[in-house]
Amino acid sequence: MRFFKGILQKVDQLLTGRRPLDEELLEELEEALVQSDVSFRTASQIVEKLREEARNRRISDSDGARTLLQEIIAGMLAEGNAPLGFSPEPPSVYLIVGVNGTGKTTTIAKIAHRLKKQGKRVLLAAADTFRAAAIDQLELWGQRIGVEVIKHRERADPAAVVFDALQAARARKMDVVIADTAGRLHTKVNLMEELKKIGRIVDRELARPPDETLLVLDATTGQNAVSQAEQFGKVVPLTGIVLTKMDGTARGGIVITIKDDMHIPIKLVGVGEKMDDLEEFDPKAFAEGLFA
Ligand SMILES: Nc1nc2c(ncn2[C@@H]2O[C@H](COP(=O)(O)OP(=O)(O)O)[C@@H](O)[C@H]2O)c(=O)[nH]1
Ligand SMILES: [Mg+2]
Repeated sequence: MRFFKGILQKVDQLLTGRRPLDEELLEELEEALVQSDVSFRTASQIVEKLREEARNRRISDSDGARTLLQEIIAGMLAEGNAPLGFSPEPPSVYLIVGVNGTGKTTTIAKIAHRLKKQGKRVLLAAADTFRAAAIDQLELWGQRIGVEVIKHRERADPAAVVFDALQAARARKMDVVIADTAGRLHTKVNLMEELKKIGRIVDRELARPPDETLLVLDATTGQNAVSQAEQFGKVVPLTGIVLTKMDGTARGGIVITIKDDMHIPIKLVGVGEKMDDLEEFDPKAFAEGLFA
């Protein structure tokens, strides 16, 4: 996880060079966490744990604090962590949601590419019908990775696209259907209703909810990502988060906050624009890389 090196740069700087682990350092650490996009609440929780554990284990300098902090963060992130789920009754259905520009379509291509390499039969549903360009973009990715895309015309009912994709997937014995959706402002009620409708179609056709409803969040948007997670979480039950653009941030603290605040597992991490730039989220490696 080379990309994660230094995403808590401010914290790293504080712990570099030996110094005593005293109240002053603890305070500075809390501030550095907040500056790295960890929320106040989570940052003070982390520092409180650090203070307590340091006392218990008689750790008194910044070197020890570094290891301890890594342990604490890894522990927080590991809770409830799980890889992408598959249904015993194919096709498994993944619904990809999130605000415009966060990286949904790119992420779908990356996931499809990864699954295909694992030998799975994947079908994409172009249920972002809002703009013709969005359909074209998914289709282009489909061609590149060699995966078929089910599409309708621009402005067609997204739920109808998903319906068709499910039918096609069954007929062709596909393993996984991944549905793109229109990027919507989480404040737009009617657009959010559309998402619910897609969920209902999956429910009706498969007699179960989507196997994954993944919220795509742009790691560079900081606290705004938390509010997106809250809003989307009210509309559809989210099963996981994909954090994109981790290659472009030195403030990866948002990962910790989202996990701690929302209790939604982070499943995948986007680290670039190419089809291979997707990593499974490994809490321990992540925490170790934070200030390696
Ligand atoms: N650097 C970087 N760019 C990304 C990543 N994921 C997506 N992007 C870029 O973000 C932009 C928006 O992506 P797109 O998939 O179209 O977002 P959508 O509107 O949510 O479907 C594109 O230029 C992508 O190449 C990532 O992990 N890292
Ligand atoms: Mg898109």
